[in-house]
Amino acid sequence: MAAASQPVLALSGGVGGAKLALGLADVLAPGQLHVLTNTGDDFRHLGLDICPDIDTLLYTLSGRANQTLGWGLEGETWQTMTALEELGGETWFRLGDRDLATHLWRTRQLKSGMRLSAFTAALAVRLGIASHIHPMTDDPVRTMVHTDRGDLPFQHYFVRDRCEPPVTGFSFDGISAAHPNREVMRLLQRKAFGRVVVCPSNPFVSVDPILQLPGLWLALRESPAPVVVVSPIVAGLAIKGPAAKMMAEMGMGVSALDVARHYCQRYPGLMDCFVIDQSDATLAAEIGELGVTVAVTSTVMKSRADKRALARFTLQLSGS
Ligand code: FO1
Repeated sequence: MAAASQPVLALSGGVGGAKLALGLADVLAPGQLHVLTNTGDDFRHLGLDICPDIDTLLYTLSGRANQTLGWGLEGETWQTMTALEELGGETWFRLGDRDLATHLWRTRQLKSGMRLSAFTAALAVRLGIASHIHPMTDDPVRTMVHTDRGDLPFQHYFVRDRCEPPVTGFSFDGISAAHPNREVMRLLQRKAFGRVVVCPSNPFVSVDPILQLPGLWLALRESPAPVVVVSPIVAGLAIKGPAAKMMAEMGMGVSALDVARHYCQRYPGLMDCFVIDQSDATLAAEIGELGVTVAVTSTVMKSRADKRALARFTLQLSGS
């Protein structure tokens, strides 16, 4: 178990990752959780800077998340979208009236020269969040989804086209020139983290953009903190989102084993421990042959108690 005083670093995309981040925030001492968040889904829309995964974390960790939608704010209203529709404006990406304030304020502050990391930290404080939410980079990185209908910016693939176009691969525009989050790199260099938890987020569009930032995964591998990865695939299905569909379309098997293979092949030596759901227990031996410790538990997080239980589980595992 990480020493009680040592901070924990979680890598997360949006909805699925935020659930475990909430569990970790609950069971760690205030301020001990650092979440490094995907920004490959970010885009400019209607002139606004939209950062969906950062906002999902901000809203989830502050208790404001819309539980029904999985994104946006609880108790949201949609007057602006209705008015925009009347004007013949673009409404495929739905921005709630209250959520719009976040995008308006962020756009204004970034335009006046504030870094995304500084803005996010300030917003987290305003929302009463003790954990640290770090954008993976302050530089623009944009996930492109390669499909048989051409290359699509992530939100066009995900929201506008409802993940329908069959996927052939991914790329991350701007990644080779991007610098990983400075504060997280500084903490890694100081060997400050007691543990790294890769949340059950989509490996291809949520975790890969983070790990492929220049120098980041090697810094994680060199850090003494055990790296624990939670499988987003349970019994051959993604708990949320298109991960399983993407794997099938790219000709991969669709199982926790295939997720483990992806991480081991793309980032050799990074992962110490792989957490799978009890329904996948029969895969444990084969995953173990990849050279990682396999841990089996219930990974489906329906209640707050489930989130806390999985968080505690990931914190007490010893590395390989
Ligand atoms: N997801 C949708 O499926 N439809 C939407 O209209 C939509 C709007 C939206 C607005 C703000 C925001 O922060 C997130 C929003 N999302 C929407 C979710 C988001 O696009 C995805 O869940 C993530 O990018 C995937 O992690």
